[in-house]
Amino acid sequence: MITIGERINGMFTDVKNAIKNKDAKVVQELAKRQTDAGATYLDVNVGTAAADQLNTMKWLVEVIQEAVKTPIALDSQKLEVIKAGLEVIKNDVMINSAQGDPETLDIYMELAKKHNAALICLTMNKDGVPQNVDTRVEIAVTIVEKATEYRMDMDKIFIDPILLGVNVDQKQPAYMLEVFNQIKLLSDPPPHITVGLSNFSQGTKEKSLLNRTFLTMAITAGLDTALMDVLDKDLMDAAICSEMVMNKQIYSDSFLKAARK
Ligand code: THG
Repeated sequence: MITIGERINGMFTDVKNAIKNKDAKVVQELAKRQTDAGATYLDVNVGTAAADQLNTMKWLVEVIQEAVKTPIALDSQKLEVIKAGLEVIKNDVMINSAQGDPETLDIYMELAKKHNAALICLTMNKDGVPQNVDTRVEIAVTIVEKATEYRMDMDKIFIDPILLGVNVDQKQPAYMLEVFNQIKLLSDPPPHITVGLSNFSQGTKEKSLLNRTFLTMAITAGLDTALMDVLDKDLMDAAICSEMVMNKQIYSDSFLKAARK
């Protein structure tokens, strides 16, 4: 599966302090560890504490690129912060994320095309974050239509139906599985489906188990990428094993070893 390492995010205290003290080593160490753990992309989010979000994003991208070649996922709700990151990107890149209303999608699809970037699109619009299946799928349809209009390669489109905490509303996990199943049917080939997996267990006491269980169930429903804690080895192994069970990888006695490299 395509994994996006979540750890370079200013919401974590070590990263917040590294930003404040311009301590490149902390960030580079996280970039290397997540790369070694198998991250396909490294998410980069400046968080809310940074005074100058544009220059902080540039600095993070630059120090990460000094350490690893792993593609970066520029994570911000603000277009200017994404654009600042794009100015200094050297390798493949992902934009995380665009909201799913047509006007916003026009801007982000254009930008993604210009930079040959992958693009995460959230199933939310000006009315907010839908909490039901049908509105999420309706917005996913708009995203697929826009991607088609802009002749985007579907392999570059990642739809994120916005995973909420299991402790917020226990009807949501089953809704999400239904949404994944429906998104897979929207086009051939279908877009990728992704979520911020750690949202699921935020503020709970069994984070690793909850994340691992939901990820396994989500993979059976069609999820093929996640923004996640790639440093959680049990979680990574559960992802590999689930994909093998779904026949996306050949079984052998050394299937874990084979997939880890
Ligand atoms: N979708 C997309 N992008 C996203 C999200 C999403 N980016 C941000 C976020 N959601 C995904 N990243 C995280 C990172 C960490 C946590 C949750 C989501 C997290 N942190 C712990 C907590 O808050 O309890 C620990 C924090 C700490 O140790 O300080 O859970 O949904 N496209």
